[in-house]
Amino acid sequence: MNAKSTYSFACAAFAAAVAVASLAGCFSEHVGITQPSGEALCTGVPPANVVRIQDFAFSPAQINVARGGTVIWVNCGQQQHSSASDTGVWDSGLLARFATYSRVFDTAGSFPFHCNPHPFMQATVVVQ
Ligand SMILES: [Cu+2]
Repeated sequence: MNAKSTYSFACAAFAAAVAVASLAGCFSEHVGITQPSGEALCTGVPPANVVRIQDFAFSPAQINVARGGTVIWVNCGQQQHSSASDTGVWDSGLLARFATYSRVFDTAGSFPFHCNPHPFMQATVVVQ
């Protein structure tokens, strides 16, 4: 490989990285707002890693997840709610009805969270 082809490869790699980054940027803006499965998560028995927001409460009030696991919040209520870590680790922003927010928990520990518009709504993620 000569210097010229190395350069164009580097250029292509950079362009690809920029494309991926801007794609990721697009998706991250929509995370938790337009996932189609929210309504389904509000019916029947929810998966073990799902926290439902309904009746101005998080259900369950404590959710246990293995390290590396994902917790999904879904707003099953009529009002907008959020999931915000008490220590600022995450903040879903406002979730409309049937919107979802998910987060991977890589660190063991206890992570209390609340709803920003309704601070009396409180619950905890426990990562084992
Ligand atoms: Cu709320």
